[in-house]
Amino acid sequence: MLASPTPSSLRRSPLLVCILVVLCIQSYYLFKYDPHAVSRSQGRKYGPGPLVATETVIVTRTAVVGPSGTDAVLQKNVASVRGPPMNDIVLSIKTGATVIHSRVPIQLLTFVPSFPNTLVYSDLKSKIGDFKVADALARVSADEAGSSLKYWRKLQELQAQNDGLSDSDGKMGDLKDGWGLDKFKNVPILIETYQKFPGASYYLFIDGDTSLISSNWFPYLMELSRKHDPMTSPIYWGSLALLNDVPFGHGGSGYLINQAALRKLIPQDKLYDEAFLLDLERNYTKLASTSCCGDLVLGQAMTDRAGVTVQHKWPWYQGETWWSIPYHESNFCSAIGTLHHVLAEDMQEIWDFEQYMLKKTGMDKWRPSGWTQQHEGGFKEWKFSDMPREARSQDLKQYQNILFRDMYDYFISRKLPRVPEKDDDGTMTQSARRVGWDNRSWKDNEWNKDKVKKEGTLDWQKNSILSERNCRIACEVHDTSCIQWYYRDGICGLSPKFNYGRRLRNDGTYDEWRKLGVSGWLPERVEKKVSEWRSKCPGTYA
Ligand SMILES: *[C@@H]1O[C@H](CO)[C@@H](O)[C@H](O)[C@H]1NC(C)=O
Ligand SMILES: CC(=O)N[C@H]1CO[C@H](CO)[C@@H](O)[C@@H]1O
Repeated sequence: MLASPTPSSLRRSPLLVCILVVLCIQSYYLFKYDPHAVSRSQGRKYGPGPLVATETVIVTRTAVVGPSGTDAVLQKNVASVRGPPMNDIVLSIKTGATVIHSRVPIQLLTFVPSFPNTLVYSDLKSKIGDFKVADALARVSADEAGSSLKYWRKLQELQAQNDGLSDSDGKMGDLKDGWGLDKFKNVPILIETYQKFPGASYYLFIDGDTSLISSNWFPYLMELSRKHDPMTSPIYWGSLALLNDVPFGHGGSGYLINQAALRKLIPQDKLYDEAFLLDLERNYTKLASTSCCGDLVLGQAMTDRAGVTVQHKWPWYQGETWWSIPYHESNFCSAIGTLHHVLAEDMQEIWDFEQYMLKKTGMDKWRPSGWTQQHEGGFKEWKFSDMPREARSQDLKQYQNILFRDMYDYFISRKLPRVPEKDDDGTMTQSARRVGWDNRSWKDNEWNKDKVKKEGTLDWQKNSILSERNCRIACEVHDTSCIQWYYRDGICGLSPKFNYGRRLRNDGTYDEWRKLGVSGWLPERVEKKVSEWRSKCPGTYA
């Protein structure tokens, strides 16, 4: 008990009263017992009487959370929400020893647990937490790969000598050399992934800087399996790229191959036939040594040997991330499967976005028809190749996918500059601007010194490259489909798509930033376009 001061001394000292009140409130919060903690300890009654000293009593105290927003690791309320686990698709992540630590851990912390059968391949055996990381180059024939493997041997030597590759600043070896090894990995990874999980319906191959909207994948694979039996109807889907007339699924966007397609490349009776696999690997290592990229080599193997050519399934397989994607009628209402060029911090944000959406739509609780307690408990695995009859006829339109629309609303709507500015001469413009910012308008329609020389170029097009003001006017006045522009010395980009972009440099002066480029959006036109696109899939994330 606190000794109560006499009324007269209280009157004399209001400060003392204040301190007492604060102390009382604080101690209430500081020492308040968490009721869950009590029930967790087998519902023991904490009656009066001495505690037995040999027993451990776990008491969780919750304090008022300050502005830091702290939460204890592994506390129940920080657990993520997820759709049903997907055992029947093998996720194979390809990365390199010089970038693995900046990329893969965040994948493992976010979407990977939705794919219990995940493999991580680098160019060096290692571990991340309890995950084993395999060396994708272990089975590559050195005589076919040639001098490119020099850097690989160097990595191994460094690891053996130092137990680490980075210097004390965390800097890694030359990325370019690491990239030179990358093209040898895809076919060996495919072979080993198949060997490790020979019975799966699907195999999804991604890079260390690829994100997945994981919850969209279950209904996607259900739908796909209903149309193409994964055991008999070959699928090699991705974002199509073409180089020297070879079509292939772009690696960073991810490519999906099903059991039927893999069987055509590696017949089942050859899956552990090392002579056959060596021959296959040698043939494509040789090709890789004169080629640019491993995803192309794999595309060639699939086309030549398996007779399965990649199908272009953009925008599900996506080569960009939330700020670099051009939003447009062509993708606004589509579901998102993958995202690429995702920085570690963006990956976190994309996960937060997925979490937000799942909590809002309740789709984390969605289960396919025919899903049982055994599936839920992990005692039985869901096979896409052998779905229950009721799953085959289930109406998947009921499922609320996470769309590009949602990503636009979640990330961009609240960040987009909206206030048009005045010109130098004081007249009002239609554009909101950011300096030192690249909104990637140049990707669509860029006017530059060479292009304006072409015959038939109009005056306003010629003028657009002369100044920021002219470029802005080109967008506002002359090009009615233009919703954003980008100007840099001698370059004027005009775009009918929406792109947010990013700051080109964080430090520096206004003039330095201005030289890098200025981006403008026409907020009124943007709103109008977005509501046009939205009319095909009404609703917003909010
Ligand atoms: C490897 O290439 C040789 C020569 O073109 C060919 O005969 C053989 O079938 C190929 N092997 C595999 C497994 O692709
Ligand atoms: C971040 C980014 O994509 N920057 C681009 C900005 O625009 C120029 C061309 O105008 C490109 O070369 C940059 O890559």
